[in-house]
Amino acid sequence: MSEYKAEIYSNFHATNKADQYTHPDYYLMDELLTDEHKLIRNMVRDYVKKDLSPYIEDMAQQAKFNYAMVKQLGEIGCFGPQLPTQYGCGGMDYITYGIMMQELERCDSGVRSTASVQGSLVMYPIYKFGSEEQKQKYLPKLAKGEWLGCFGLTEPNHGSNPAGMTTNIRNAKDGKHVILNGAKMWISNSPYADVAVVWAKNEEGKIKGVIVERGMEGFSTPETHNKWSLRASATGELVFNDVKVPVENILPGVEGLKGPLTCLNSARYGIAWGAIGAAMDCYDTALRYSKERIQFGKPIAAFQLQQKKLAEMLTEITKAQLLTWRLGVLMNDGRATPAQISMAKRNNVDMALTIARNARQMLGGMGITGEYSIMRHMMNLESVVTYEGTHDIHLLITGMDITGENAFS
Ligand code: TGC
Ligand code: FAD
Repeated sequence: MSEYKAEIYSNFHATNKADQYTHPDYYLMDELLTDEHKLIRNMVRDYVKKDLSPYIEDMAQQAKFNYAMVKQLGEIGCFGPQLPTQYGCGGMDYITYGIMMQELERCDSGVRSTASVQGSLVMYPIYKFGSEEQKQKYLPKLAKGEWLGCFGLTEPNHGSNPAGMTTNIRNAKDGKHVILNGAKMWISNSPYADVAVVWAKNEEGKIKGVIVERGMEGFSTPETHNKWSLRASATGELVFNDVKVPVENILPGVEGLKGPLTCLNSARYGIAWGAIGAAMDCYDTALRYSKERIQFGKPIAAFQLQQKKLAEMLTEITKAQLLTWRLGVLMNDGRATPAQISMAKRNNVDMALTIARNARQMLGGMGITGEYSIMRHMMNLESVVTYEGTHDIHLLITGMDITGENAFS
């Protein structure tokens, strides 16, 4: 057992306490998990129940980001668990990473966003494409949650089509810096981030990754307000006005759009698991409510129309669990294709959104209140279905994979 895992286990005093919590497992999927998977799942579940769930509704209502969570998520190993143990990362498999994202998103998609951006979109590119110095400088602090990161790909005029980006780097006269100009928008974590992995075109028009640090002159991160979705997650812009970035902050190991898209494979995989978590919470809530709510002299669970909704929810969750577990096995073997990941992201987020909408109806008027988590999940999922590639973009990726025809342009 690595030092990292031993430390995590020793911190988890409430041995298997989380087992008592319900979660839909109709096809006995737990039998496909190792003891280590289950132990880690219960640890994250226990942390979420104790430290996040009691406050999440208030945070969302007030549109506040729980910054204290960053350190806590680092302490329980949720940042970069799938990266090798060097540089303080987790050394665990992709199924463990997925299960962690599932448990975080059972609480709130914004919590999972914080972890998946940090692990898959900031630490992963530094690990995969960074220099030895960059890895040593950034990864241990990001893994521990001492630093928070963000990932800048989307621009005001280039969302689904990042290849058209205009953010750019030009060589400075001193030969030691590049000058960064442009703007990114819709960036998760940006208002609180210490570092940003930013994708920009160089003088040859090639896309390069650049690590930008808070405090660099000309760099600002204005927050995006008035969101009706992901209210407990901080979203903002990245604005670069002649920012002087040392050349050693450029990621040396990749050039072109495949750089950011490779990172997205890992993050989209995490979302596929995370969406199951949100769906589970909506299903559990609707099931519990339907047994307690009496109308026409009996629990609404006794009415066929409500049973249909619950039966279909559980069927869809079960299908998504099987799809995602298999994808995890392929990820562990290094055999998952980007198109397979797109299919899982698209299917599972759509599944979760449909379940959230149906579950909300089952709660009647109570479904629109903050007394229950469903409406919050539903609103969050409207972002999840859009970011990391929209529902339609993922369909076109599948379409291209099966026909060989590119329908994007
Ligand atoms: P295309 O010509 O197809 O490809 C360009 C190069 O990239 C390679 N590639 C990939 N490599 C790795 N993984 C993938 N998934 C890849 N997809 C493509 C490709 O092989 C090629 O390589 P090379 O060596 O030949 O140069 O590119 P395109 O311009 O036609 O675009 C394809 C498209 C539309 C699928 C892509 O642009 C896309 O996925 N668009 C969606 C944009 C997106 O997902 N943005 C996400 C922003 S980050 C975010 O939302 C974070 S939210 C986080 C949170 O809060 O949780
Ligand atoms: P557009 O690309 O303008 O799309 C608008 C509509 O047109 C969509 O329905 C789309 O499917 C459709 N469309 C576009 N092209 C085609 C086509 N070829 N064929 C058919 N339909 C098409 N980005 C980051 O870089 N980092 C982040 O951390 C990040 N966090 C985010 C957090 C939130 C809360 C949100 C909402 C977004 C975030 N994003 C982030 C941005 C996100 O990835 C983009 O919003 C997403 O990629 C879509 O881009 P767009 O919003 O510009 O929509």
